[in-house]
Amino acid sequence: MATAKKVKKETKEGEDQEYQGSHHEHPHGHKPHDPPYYDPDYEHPRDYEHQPPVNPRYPDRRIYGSYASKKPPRYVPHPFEHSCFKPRKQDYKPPVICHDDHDEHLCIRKDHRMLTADEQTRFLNAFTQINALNALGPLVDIHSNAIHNMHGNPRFLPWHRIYLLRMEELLMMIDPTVCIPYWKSSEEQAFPSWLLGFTPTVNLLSGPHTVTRLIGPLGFLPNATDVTTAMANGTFNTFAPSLEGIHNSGHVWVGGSMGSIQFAPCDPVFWMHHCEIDRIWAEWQVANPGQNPILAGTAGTMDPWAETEVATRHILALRYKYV
Ligand SMILES: [Cu+2]
Repeated sequence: MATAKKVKKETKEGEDQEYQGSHHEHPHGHKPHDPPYYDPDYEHPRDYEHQPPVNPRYPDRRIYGSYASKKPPRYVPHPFEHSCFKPRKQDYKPPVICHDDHDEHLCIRKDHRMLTADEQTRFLNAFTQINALNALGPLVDIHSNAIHNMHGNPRFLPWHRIYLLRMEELLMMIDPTVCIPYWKSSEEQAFPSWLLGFTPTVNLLSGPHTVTRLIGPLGFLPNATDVTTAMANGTFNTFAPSLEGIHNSGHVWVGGSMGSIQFAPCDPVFWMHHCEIDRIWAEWQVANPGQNPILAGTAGTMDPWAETEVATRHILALRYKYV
């Protein structure tokens, strides 16, 4: 309740009256008694009728899309600034000149089992830094806003493809060597052990959330056969719901934060899980050329970002690939 009051206080009188009403009832569009993830129903997508939250913490249009604040971002001191050595004046190096060679900037997304200890540390460090800068929370809050209609309908795959990209861009601002690794859960049948001790606390509109997990008892992790069965679908409208169902089971199997749409992206495994779902889709796309979601009108734009569904069809054009 304290959060609801805070949001109201920050909103100017007369602004977003309609939103305020619905906000008080269901702060994130999820009723408490609803199951955490719904079976996708592409014939009857859910209509949430929500407005984007008023949030002064979305400073960067490239990352936060239409949520970006029109006011200049509040200064957030960089944590490194107070803890690093500075070179002497005579030791400063000339600025590095960047050539805009796209291949050089391709993000190579790897199986997390292939990461070196240094790559694991870099991923978790970048995650920790964007969280400390309060840049992760707003990205998580976007996922809890059902107005974007990104679950249980043909927007699911293209929307999350852009969502992953925004996260990767944030991570790369901290450490340009970091790309999101994928968690091939169907093959592993186990949670990535190097993440077990990593349970960050993320500042959300609803208040701080600390990642929890309840691994295993709530559901079954889809296996390789389930993925093969999904891959055998020849049309987008049969393939996508079956892959989304596999994705849902992964969320439920990890449990805790991952079991709720509102909190799932606070857990780094969310990004690695979605990375795997995106990888499976990319593989399916190669095998099924020309099979794309049919999205009419505004449904074809991956709000709050400007990318259209058409822009999500080729991962190389989005400057990443899977190895
Ligand atoms: Cu999602």
